[in-house]
Amino acid sequence: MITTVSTAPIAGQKPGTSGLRKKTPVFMGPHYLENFVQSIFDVVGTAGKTFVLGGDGRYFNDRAAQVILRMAAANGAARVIVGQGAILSTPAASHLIRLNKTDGGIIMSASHNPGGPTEDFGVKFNMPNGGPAPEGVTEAMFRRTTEITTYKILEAQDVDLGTIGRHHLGAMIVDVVDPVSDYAALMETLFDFPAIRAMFAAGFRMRMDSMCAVTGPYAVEIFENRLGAVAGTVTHATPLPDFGGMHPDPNPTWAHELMAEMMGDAAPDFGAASDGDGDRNMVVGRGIYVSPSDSLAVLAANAHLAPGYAQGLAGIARSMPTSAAVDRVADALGIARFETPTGWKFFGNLLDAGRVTLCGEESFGTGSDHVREKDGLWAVILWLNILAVRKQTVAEILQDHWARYGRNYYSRHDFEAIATDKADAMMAALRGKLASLPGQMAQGMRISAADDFAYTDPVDGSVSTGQGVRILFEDGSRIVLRLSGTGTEGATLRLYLERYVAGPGDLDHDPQEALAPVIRAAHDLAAIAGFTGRTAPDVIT
Ligand code: VG1
Ligand code: CO
Repeated sequence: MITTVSTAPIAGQKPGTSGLRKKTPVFMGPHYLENFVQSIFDVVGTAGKTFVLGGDGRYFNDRAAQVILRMAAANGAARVIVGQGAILSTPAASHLIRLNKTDGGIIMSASHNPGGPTEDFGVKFNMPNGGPAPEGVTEAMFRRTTEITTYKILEAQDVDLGTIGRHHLGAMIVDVVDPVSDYAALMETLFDFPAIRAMFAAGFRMRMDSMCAVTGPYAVEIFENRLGAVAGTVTHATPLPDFGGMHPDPNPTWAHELMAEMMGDAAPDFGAASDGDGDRNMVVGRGIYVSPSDSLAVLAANAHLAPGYAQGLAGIARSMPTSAAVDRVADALGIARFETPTGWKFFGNLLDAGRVTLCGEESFGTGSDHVREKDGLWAVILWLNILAVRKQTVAEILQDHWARYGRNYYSRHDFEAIATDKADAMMAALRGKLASLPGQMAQGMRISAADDFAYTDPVDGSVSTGQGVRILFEDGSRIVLRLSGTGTEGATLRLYLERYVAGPGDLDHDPQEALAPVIRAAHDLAAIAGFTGRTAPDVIT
């Protein structure tokens, strides 16, 4: 029986950089999930359609899945493909949407945010191309949440999502599928599995930290079962509703166990970690951390060594705050490059149009045109493929890279849980003086340009403004400031710092030391301490 429930708009259901993220108790509140899901369905239409559904397994994932299924059935959807246990990594969901030519999908995840009864939950919609809904669509969903008066839901028992196979919910088909197999098969088409297997067989050692989040089953199947890494290579391999208390954000701060092992005497050859929903990756060599921007540049320069990219790359896109290291590779390859706002949704059109093959963000996100999301394990396997072909260490590959292209020293400083009004006042003051900055000196460096980044999509012409303040210096250094669109507590200031050194000398400094004048200039120009009271960041990546 279909019930139409009366409801009223709930304030603040505005999707951010990647979907709607709120504290779990907020999402579990009366009508909260239902209002947002109905708004999605109202915007994209449901009658006769097929969707993919899955999530990263965090607390409330299982119950939210049942609610979404009952609502899909009540709204007339024909079929929903669900990962067993309502589990799908974000890239696997993107792949299933594409593979089955569905009308899109709903992903339940707050990604790298912690999970649990008092932590974060999230929902986002992906389009039939497998990619996150673009701004125009998320705006329409938000508008719908401000007008909603009813939602539809089926009265029915839970679907058995633990059992693979076909189930029925009212008139709707629910196909429960293995979350891993299609994704693992896709990876086999892109990479030289025999070469990587041979490398493991010859004694290559790896540590993969899945951080008690969604990639565990994927990583065990791919690295241990298919590529022959020794059992136990993957740690924290069981997805847990609270991620075992870990903060599944793969960076040196939160993946500290992996970092300690990789910097220790008995370090394996290669280490990697992924985030809550499996779209991010951190890569570490024995004794050397690879910054995400450098990782993107190295992958771009070497992708042709993997069978899936042997034809070369059509072009490369990076988000604006990502370092320009990959631009140098694109220029050397003579291929197009694009600079987009933060968030994977901005890469979708370029990928669909065949104008880029590889994309990346400084926030540990890399991916290609094989899906329409960033893909953590994909990046790790591409690294393995490159290591297997080049037969060098990670450190050697990085040093070679810097020797050839120069080094973009880069770091991101995050200042978390700032009072929103203080952060807004700081950004407003900075925006107010942008026009007067060019020509001024800061820490001995002359400012050449300053603006608030705006992007015109080269494929559909849509314009996105207010995407982050950029301050550029004559010596090529750069400062970027923006407020996070994924946090759920106050405001998070992201300060991005970059300085280029052409070499041959000065390529081996600690990034924080190399960037010291740029960091000081940023604090001076934005008056971070004056507005927020913060003098030091909470997280440095
Ligand atoms: C952050 C990152 C951004 C990334 C987004 C979603 O956004 O900076 O690069 O695309 O998270 O990643 P923000 O607005 O907080 O800076 V995930 O793995 O959380 O889906
Ligand atoms: Co993520």
